[in-house]
Amino acid sequence: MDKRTFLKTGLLGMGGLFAAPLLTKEALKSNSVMDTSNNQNFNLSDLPYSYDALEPHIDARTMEIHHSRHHAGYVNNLNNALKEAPGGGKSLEDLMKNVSTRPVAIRNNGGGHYNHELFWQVMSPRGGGQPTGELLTAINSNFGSFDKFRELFSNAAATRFGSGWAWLILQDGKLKVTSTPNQDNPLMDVADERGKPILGIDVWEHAYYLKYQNRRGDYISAFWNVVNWDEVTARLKKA
Ligand code: MN3
Repeated sequence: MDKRTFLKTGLLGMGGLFAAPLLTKEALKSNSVMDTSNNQNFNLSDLPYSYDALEPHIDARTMEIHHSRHHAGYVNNLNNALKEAPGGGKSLEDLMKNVSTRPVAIRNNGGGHYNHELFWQVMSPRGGGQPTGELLTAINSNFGSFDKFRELFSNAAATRFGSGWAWLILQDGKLKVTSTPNQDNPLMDVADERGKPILGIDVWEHAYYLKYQNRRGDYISAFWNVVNWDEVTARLKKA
């Protein structure tokens, strides 16, 4: 079976659960080639590791579909939405700040792009364990202990009803755990809790269903084995 046939039959076999637009990286690249001064284009970055790098915690098939189909779809849809309602060259973060004034497609797909870019980077095959240094000090002073923080974050991820994200954010100099529905994030003016995200977990079913089915809790437990604390620390310092 060639790759194309495999992908086609593979997707058909998933019963519509993973209904992402059928986009290839090549299609996205040709899209960005058509960039003009009036059109702002965002691009899908390569993962900082291979699709199978997070095995056995997150399986290669999930990673490939999640990145090359779901995330790619958000990027493409964001670029299409910006053709209709130009973002004035603003960065993705700046677009989030007054997203309530923009078309809902920019909220959903701009959020989808930002959230996944963060998600890939805060994971690593060399991740897991506990944070150290400045981040551990901040976690201890804001939550009491790393274990207490992990419990709060896991609970936020487990109890987010339907699709969404759980976050560790910096809000007015303090760390806080929160969650958002759909592809919203704490940068958005529509978020209940606003702040700068430094860690996030995707709890959409597409992030775990192939391996964990309905066991979201098992996926959340596994996530802790791949958290890239160096990246989270760098984001704290920049926040
Ligand atoms: Mn996702």
